[in-house]
Amino acid sequence: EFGLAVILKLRGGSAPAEIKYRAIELETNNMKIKFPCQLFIDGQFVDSEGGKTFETINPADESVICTVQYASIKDVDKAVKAAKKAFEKGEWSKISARERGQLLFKLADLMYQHREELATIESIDSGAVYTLALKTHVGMSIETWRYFAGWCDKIQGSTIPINHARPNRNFSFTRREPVGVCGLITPWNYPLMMLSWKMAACLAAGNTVIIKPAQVCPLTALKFAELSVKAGIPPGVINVLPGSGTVAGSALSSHPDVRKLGFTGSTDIGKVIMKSCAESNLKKVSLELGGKSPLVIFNDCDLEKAVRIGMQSVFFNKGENCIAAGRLFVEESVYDEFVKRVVLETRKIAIGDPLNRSTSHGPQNHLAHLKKLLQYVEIGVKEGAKLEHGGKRLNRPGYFLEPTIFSGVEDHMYIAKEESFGPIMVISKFDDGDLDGVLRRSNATEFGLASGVFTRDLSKAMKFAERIEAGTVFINTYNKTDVAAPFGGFKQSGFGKDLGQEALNEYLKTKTVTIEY
Ligand code: TAP
Repeated sequence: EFGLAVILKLRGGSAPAEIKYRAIELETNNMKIKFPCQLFIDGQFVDSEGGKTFETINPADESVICTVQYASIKDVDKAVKAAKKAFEKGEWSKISARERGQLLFKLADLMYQHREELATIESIDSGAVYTLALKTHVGMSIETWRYFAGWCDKIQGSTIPINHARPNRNFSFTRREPVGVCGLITPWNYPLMMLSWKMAACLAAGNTVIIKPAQVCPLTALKFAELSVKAGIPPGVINVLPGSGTVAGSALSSHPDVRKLGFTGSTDIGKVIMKSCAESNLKKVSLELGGKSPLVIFNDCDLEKAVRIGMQSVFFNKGENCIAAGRLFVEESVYDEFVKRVVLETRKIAIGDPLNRSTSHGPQNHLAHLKKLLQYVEIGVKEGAKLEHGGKRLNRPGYFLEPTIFSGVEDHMYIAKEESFGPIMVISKFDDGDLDGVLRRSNATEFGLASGVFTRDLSKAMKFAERIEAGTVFINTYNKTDVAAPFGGFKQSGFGKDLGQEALNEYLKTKTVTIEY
């Protein structure tokens, strides 16, 4: 029961469709959770061609949560065919923009009804602290769907007064059209939120989609697929293919029938993807990549707030945050005080079971990532930065790393230049009053995702905002991302925006129609 039938039902307010699938059922976090473990293609949960599977691990205790089907190249082909059919001939192509919006609102409502289950699944799969998963990973995902659902019937072209072909007259107008079948490839740090940021804009614009979530965290994407059926999204509109980047991801980015690829992940893989998009069929591409975002703290700021927000700028979501402040520059006259206070406060962070409501710092996402972070710390120590706090793996099951603070970091050091993507604060000093110097050092990176500044001097803050080479600037705050504000990087942090009205452009094409009369 799909499409128009469901819309009619929605209008009448009765219950939408259920879907049968091979379910994983668990009791955890004082609730029962249930989710699929197969591929989702053309509205059905199916095993992969060849039957290959992989295990997904709970990073809090290193246990296997379940095995998940692993998409093959043939599965990608099947999903693209389904998405193409849905785009060209399915109900999705026939319903009005407003009805499309209603379906997306319905989906958001279902996500809201299942928010605790989704947050629990996200927490056990990614190590996100449950309270944060509920508020951010899931909460912001729901807001994103609502925001873009509202855009569906507001996507419009323009009328343009072009020159006439005398004696006749001419008139031009533009149509904003969906690009067609889109591929999305997402990382593991906010699995459901990365899906939502891209897919909500993509579907609001009227496209159909295939997503390959990060292999290490595929579960909320599959639960989401189940909810999309319940919401009445027609078959083929959404397809979810858990699996690896090298097989399913690369098949998606090189597929001749995919017209747009939206990617969030590392700069290295972003380059591989852009090349494959170009060589296959010159598909449209947007890239949200790595960052090494500077946070500058001037001596005239509210220091207590700078300490509190400075910690969040690094330790939020255990540092697995693309806009995390990769480097803190602190003005000389408050430097010692800042370091002292930040170390004192960091010692108090409650590390532990992410499902425990009093925990604020959970395990790193997966073992390979934890190992990379431990190496990062080792390099920092070897290069002579001062390890003020942390740096060690916790002596307990799970991939726990102590929140870590380095001070005295100099520009030439590896940890001053490379992104850690973990809970590692990197603090450097700058000379009193040297705005130009700290701007030069802040911009001396190929990344340009985010930035921040703490000062009570408005003109200093505005000069910083003007001259910093970053897609986002926070003044006296940090991590303040909102669904209505465009988000994305400069330089090798990528191009193309998620969120806000601008995100729709990534999933639309403009057609100019000219009439002579
Ligand atoms: P990546 O290794 O780049 O992986 C991202 C996604 O790409 C995963 O789904 C991955 O699949 C897939 N992939 C890998 N190789 C591929 C290939 N050859 N072709 C197609 N797809 C491929 O990044 P990550 O380790 O998951 O995430 C960390 C990075 O993401 C950091 O650098 C971080 O800054 C960045 N990030 C950026 C943002 C924004 S908004 N700018 C947000 C979050 C994260 P597998 O699952 O098999 O690895």
